[in-house]
Amino acid sequence: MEIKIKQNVLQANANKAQELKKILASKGIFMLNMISSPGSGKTTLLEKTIPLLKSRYQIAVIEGDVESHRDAERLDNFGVQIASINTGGSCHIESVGIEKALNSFDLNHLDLIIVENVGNMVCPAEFDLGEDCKVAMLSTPEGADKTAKYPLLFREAKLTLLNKIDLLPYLNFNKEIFYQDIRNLNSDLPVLEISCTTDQGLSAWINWLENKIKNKKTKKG
Ligand SMILES: Nc1nc2c(ncn2[C@@H]2O[C@H](COP(=O)(O)OP(=O)(O)OP(=O)(O)O)[C@@H](O)[C@H]2O)c(=O)[nH]1
Ligand SMILES: [Mg+2]
Repeated sequence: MEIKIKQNVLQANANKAQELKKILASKGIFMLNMISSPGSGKTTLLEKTIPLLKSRYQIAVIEGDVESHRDAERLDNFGVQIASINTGGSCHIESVGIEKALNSFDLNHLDLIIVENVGNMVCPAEFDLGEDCKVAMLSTPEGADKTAKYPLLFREAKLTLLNKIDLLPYLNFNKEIFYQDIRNLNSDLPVLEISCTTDQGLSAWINWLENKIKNKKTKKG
């Protein structure tokens, strides 16, 4: 019975996600779904990313949190459209929430939508939100074994960001194990080592994003 209910929820979510994909394709908007544990650095990366892109692209952000609008408030003065979703206890965003957020945006003047999912490595990976890509983030203090322990996210993702690389000298994070586990799960998954503190790797991240945005525009329709 429980399994049946879960299948229905996932199916309803997937159907809505397909509708959203069509809308975003018709407008040529690239949407990414950023997923990681609480505190890995998702909002900090947004604070770094928006100023580097906003002169060239129209950006909107969907901030998902269990409670509070703290992350949305952090981005208040960044000059982008923001929608804030409080899940009220649920550990992930679903596509109906994204639909409401999209309805609050001017989709005729957007190139990029970044969804910051609820801080959680497990449940958000199961839900298609209509995005083009899931981006997984892991930060070095969380430990090198997390890809093997929470594999679905790294199977679903089209990019992994290894954040807080500046902290490596102070940790026993084993990069060899990290890369070995990633390759075992998803041999094609690109990994970018970044630091939102020192800006290491951010230009590679911006290049990756710009390629995706341009590619989506050329396929518009
Ligand atoms: N040393 C270091 N600290 C970082 C880096 N990136 C983020 N932080 C810090 O990590 C903490 C958490 O960052 P957030 O951006 O709030 O993390 P988050 O993933 O958005 O967290 P949730 O929204 O709660 O899931 C903050 O104190 C940041 O300053 C980094 O590259 N290096
Ligand atoms: Mg955040």
